[in-house]
Amino acid sequence: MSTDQLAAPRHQHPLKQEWPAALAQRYREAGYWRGETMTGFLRHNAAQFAHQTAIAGLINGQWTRWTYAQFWEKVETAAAGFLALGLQAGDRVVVQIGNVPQFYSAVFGLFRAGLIPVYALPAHRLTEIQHFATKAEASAYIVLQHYEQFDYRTLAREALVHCPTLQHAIVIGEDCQEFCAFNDFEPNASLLPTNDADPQAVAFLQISGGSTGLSKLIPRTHDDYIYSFRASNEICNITANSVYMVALPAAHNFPMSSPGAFGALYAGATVVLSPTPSPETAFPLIAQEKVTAVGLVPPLALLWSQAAQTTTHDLSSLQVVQVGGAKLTPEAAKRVLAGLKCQLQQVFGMAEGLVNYTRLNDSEEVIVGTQGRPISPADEVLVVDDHGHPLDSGQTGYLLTRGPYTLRAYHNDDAANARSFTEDGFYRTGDVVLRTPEGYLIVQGRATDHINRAGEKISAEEIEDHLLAHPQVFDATVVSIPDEFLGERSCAFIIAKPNQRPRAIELKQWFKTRDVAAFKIPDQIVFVDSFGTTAVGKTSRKELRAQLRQRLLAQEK
Ligand code: OOB
Repeated sequence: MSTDQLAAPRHQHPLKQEWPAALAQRYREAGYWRGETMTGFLRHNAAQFAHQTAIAGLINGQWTRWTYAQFWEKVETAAAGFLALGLQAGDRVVVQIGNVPQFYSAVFGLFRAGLIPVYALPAHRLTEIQHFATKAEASAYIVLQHYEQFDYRTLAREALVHCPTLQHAIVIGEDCQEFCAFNDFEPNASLLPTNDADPQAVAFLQISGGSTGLSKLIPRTHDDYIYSFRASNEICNITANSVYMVALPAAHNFPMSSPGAFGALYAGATVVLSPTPSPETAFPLIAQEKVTAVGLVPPLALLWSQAAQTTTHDLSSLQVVQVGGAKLTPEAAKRVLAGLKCQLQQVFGMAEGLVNYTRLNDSEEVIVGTQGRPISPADEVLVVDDHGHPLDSGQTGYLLTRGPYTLRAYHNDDAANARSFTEDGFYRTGDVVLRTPEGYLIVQGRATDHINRAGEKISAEEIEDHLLAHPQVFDATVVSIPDEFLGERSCAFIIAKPNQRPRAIELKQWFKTRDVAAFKIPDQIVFVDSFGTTAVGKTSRKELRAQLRQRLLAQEK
C-alpha cells in the first residue's frame, strides 16, 4: 500500500450538520445548545442516580434491571469492545436491535467510543440494511441474535457479503457463530477516549420515513438532539421519578427522544422496555413497573383503550399516554381519552427534527382537535401555498420549518437535499397543515406519496420499483387507502404483461425474495387493464395515484 493510500481519509463523506454561524450563535446564546454530549450527561447521571434503575427489560427471557451505575459500566465495556475490534472514531455502525436493554448499552457504547450509530428497525431486511450501510459507508453492523422469531445472524452473514464497507458483524446473544460476540466484550479503560465528543458533531444517523424512494440518513448532533429531549422533558413533565415505557421500536425517533428513552435517561428516570406493543405484553409491565408515560401510534392507542376496559392489570400509575406518528382523528382521540382515563398528549414529530406537542394543561378541545405546537420558541414554522408564499393562520398549506433541532441537510444525498430544503434552509416536511391563530398545527394530509401505515412510512415509489422488477408486471401504481384500523393501508394497482396472469399471493411472496421489511408488502393488490386515459403521460404520478385511489373508494362504497 502506498503512503498516499495510508493517508487517505477513511470516509468519503464527512459527517456534517451545519447551521449558519449566526443562527448557531443565537441557539447557543438562548441556552438551547449547552455543549452537552450523550456520554457527558449519562456519566453525570451514573454518579448522581447511581443506585436508581436506569433500564428494565427482557434479556434472554429474564426480566433484568440495570441501575445507572451498572448501565454506565456496560456502556464503557461495550465502548472498549468496539474499539478493540479496530473501529476508529467517526466510523459508522449500523445498529439493528429490538426492544431489549442492550439496545442502549450498544448505542451509548458507540457514543462513548466516538462511533456513529445508524439506526435500523428490526423489521428491515437485507435491501434496507445494504442501503443504510452503503449510504453511511458503515464499518460494522450490530444485531441481536434473535428477535421476534427472526435469526439476525443470517442477515449479518448476507450483509457482510453484500456491503463492501462492512468489516465486522457483532452479535448480541449466546451463540454468535463466526461473528464478534458482544457479550464477550471486556472492559479496557486504556482504549477509551479521554474526551467526550464535540457537542456540535454528529452523534448518530437516524433514518427518514422515506417519503420518496429509499430512506435517507439524518445526521443529528449532540447539541441539537439533547436540546430536543431536554425541552421535551419539561413539556411532558418527565422527572427522575418518571417511568417511561418504550412500546414502539426503540430505534424510532418518537420513543427515543420525544421525550422517549433518551429524555428519561437524561432526567434520571427509569426506562421500561416492552418487547411488543400489545396490551397483553405491556399491561402487566405497566402494573409491575408502575409506568407513568408511554408513546403509542393511533391504532395501538385505540387497541389499548379498548383492552383497558376489561383488563385485570392495574394501570393507575399511567399519567400520560402520548399518541403520534400518524393522525389521531378527534373521534379517535375522544375514545382514547375515555378508555385510558389518563392524560392524552398528541405528538406530531419527524425524525428530521421538528416535534409538536399538545401541552399537558391544554384544554380538551385543543388536545383532541390539534397535533400540538412546536417544542421551541426558536422553531420557525411556515405554512405556504403551491408557490411557496406564506399563508395566514387558518389556511391550509405545506409545512416548512427550520430551527435548533431540525436538520439542514441529509447525509450524502445531493438530490434529496436539493428538493427537501428552501434556499434559506427551511426543511420541506411534505405535510399539509393548518395553523390555528394560537400556533397549534392540525395535520390535514401530505404532499408526498407515501403510505403512513400505523406510523410506519412506506414510499409508494419504492414499492412500485419492487413490483416493476417482477417478470409478469407491466406497470404498478401504489397508493394509500384510508383504513379503519391502520389509518392507511397500501394498495398496489397492477397491469400485468400481455398474456400473463400473476396472482396477488405470488406478488406478495415476491417481496420475500426482495429482502425488504414485511410492512412494505402491499396490503391489497388490484389488477387493472389500464390506469385510465390520464395515464398516457399526461398526468403526474401523483394525480394518477389520486385517481386510482378514488376509483377504488368509489367501488367499495
Ligand atoms: C414520527 O417520525 P417519522 O420520521 O417516522 O415520520 C414523520 C412523519 C411526519 O412528517 C408526518 O407525516 C407523520 O409522520 N406524523 C404525523 C403525526 N406524527 C407524525 N401525522 C399526523 N399526526 C401526527 N401526530 O412519526 C415521529 C417522530 C417524533 C415524534 C413523533 C412522531
